Amino acid sequence: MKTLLLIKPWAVQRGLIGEILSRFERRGLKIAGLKILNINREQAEKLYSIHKDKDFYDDLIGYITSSPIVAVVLDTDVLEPDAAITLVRKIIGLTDPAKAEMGTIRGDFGLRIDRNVVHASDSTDAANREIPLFFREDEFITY
Ligand code: FUP
Repeated sequence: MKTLLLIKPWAVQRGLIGEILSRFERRGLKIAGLKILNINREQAEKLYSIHKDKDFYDDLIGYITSSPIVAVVLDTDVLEPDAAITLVRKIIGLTDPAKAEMGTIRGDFGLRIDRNVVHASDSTDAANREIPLFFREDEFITY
């Protein structure tokens, strides 16, 4: 299966793209798709539709659309789908960086829950819904 990772605006601004990508590469997860882009409001609203009624929603949309992000599709075929999701979520760490373990991306590079450095799909359904927001099927590379 494939899963989506987003390197969010503050991480791109801080020059952390390579550092974050390397965490997945060195673990052995293959990058099947990769692009830097300005996410538009429609993409942002679809990505975070589940949070529509939350009080942090407007700020969340404002943040993700504030400056470029990097969209990454990880090829996790070597693992069972649920194990792949669990592993990627383990690499990024808990949603609140203040609670995320050291050694995780959020634990090592973040401080604020409302300015998270990464996003990763939290289920196979989420991955299947989120990936087409950023990639066409013919953009994936296998190697
Ligand atoms: P995650 O899947 O770990 O990104 O976490 P959520 O889907 O729960 O949250 C989505 C985004 O909302 C995260 F980037 C963090 C942000 N958020 C807030 O800004 N405030 C909150 O109270 C909870 C989440």
